[in-house]
Amino acid sequence: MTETLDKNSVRNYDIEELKRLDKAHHWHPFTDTKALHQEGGARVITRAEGCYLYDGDGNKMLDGMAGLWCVNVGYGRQELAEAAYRQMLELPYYNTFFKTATPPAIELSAKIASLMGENFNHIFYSNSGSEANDTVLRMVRHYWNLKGKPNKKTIISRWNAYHGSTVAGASLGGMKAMHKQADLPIPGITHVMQPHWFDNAEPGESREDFGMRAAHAIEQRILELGPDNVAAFIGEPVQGAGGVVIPPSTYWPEVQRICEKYDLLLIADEVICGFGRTGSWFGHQTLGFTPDLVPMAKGMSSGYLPISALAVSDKVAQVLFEKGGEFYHGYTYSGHPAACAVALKNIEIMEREHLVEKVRDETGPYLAEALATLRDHPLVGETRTLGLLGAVEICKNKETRQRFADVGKVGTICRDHIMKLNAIARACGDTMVVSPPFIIEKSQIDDLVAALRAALDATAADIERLGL
Ligand code: PXG
Repeated sequence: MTETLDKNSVRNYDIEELKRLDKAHHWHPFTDTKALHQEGGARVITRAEGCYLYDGDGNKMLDGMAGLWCVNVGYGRQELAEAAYRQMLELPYYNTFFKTATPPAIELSAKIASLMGENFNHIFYSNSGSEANDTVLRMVRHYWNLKGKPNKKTIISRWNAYHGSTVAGASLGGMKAMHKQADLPIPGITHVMQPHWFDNAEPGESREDFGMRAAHAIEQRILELGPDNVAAFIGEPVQGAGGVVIPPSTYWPEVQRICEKYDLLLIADEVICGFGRTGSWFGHQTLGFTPDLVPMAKGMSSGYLPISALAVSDKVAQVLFEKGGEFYHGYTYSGHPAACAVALKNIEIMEREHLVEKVRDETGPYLAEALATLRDHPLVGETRTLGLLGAVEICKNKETRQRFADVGKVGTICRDHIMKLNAIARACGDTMVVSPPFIIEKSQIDDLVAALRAALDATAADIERLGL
């Protein structure tokens, strides 16, 4: 490594000029551009280390979200930079079309298959979670055509699910605001209730009973459509962007039973849950079910380079291999060698440092306890965690779980307060969520929860002042 590649050589930026250029030319995703400019423009993040981000205005922030649920091994890992550097010098790019392969793509496939258990032996690459879910849609349709059941086409998903931002991803997802802007979903995708006890349970309904009812909403939809017309069910083991919705323990086993009964493929979207976030390598392992297709991304490379994949069970792969001929699908960068090399090194780090076990046995339980201390706050209706995924429900009435009017407003106020305190948490509606790097220390979890409490206090004062 040359001196200029040393991660400690911090560059000096002209932040005001960058902010001006950002405003002039950079169109941000999921952003109200007019509002951003009225509020003074973007915060420019210039470097990061461990669990901390640094911005151009001199602030140091505790990243309670691991970027966007992805920087699982933390920032500043020289080994990952070196893995990319070495691979880029040796072979920066070659494709995996036309009967070719590269060593990192082969080795990563074998590694992921070994982490997934015996049913999964085939890995198809893409560059983002959205693309992995586009692959899901194409593969599911192809599968049922090859099985001689061309009417089995509809995929059942859930309201508030997030499966990406492409046409297939946003259609599979259940975000109504996204649907509205692009006349989605496309035909052949339908949504049922999410297993969100806090918002959707009847008064007095136990979590277990509610979990069964949420699963039976899928069965009911299958019967309405006719089982011969339904191809698959897709769900995140724990919904992330929908507000860290952890289903009751009864839910997934019943969903699996229903999928088997009506001959549906079961798809576990592990883009967030995969690679240790729930305390096992994959969320379906934690929650005790066996899917047929598993899209994954984010934690696969800890976000150091873009890469995603679809793990395909032997049941599905056999049909496509035996009867399918050429699958007319793939991306220029499927199995990109540098991204695969980084993903391999990332998995090596997680194994060497026992990060998955640490989430399961140390940091996960500690986060659960620390968030639970917020339950005495007048705004907090519930806290819940699984591994290093955590949620804090803000509500108007703790007993009845009644929300504030205009859901999302109070959450945004709270999110803005915690940012001012130099800690980062997400607001999903009025649910505050956290998803920190796996290397977070107990004292840093304490700092994050202290910032959440201070932000909740400031939010309570705003609610009073604004009469919400
Ligand atoms: N599936 C799941 C479960 C996701 O969480 C995607 C697919 C799409 O991945 P790509 O790589 O195409 O973005 C995601 C992404 C948020 C947020 O603010 C969540 C995601 C992405 C961006 C923002 O919660 N999840």
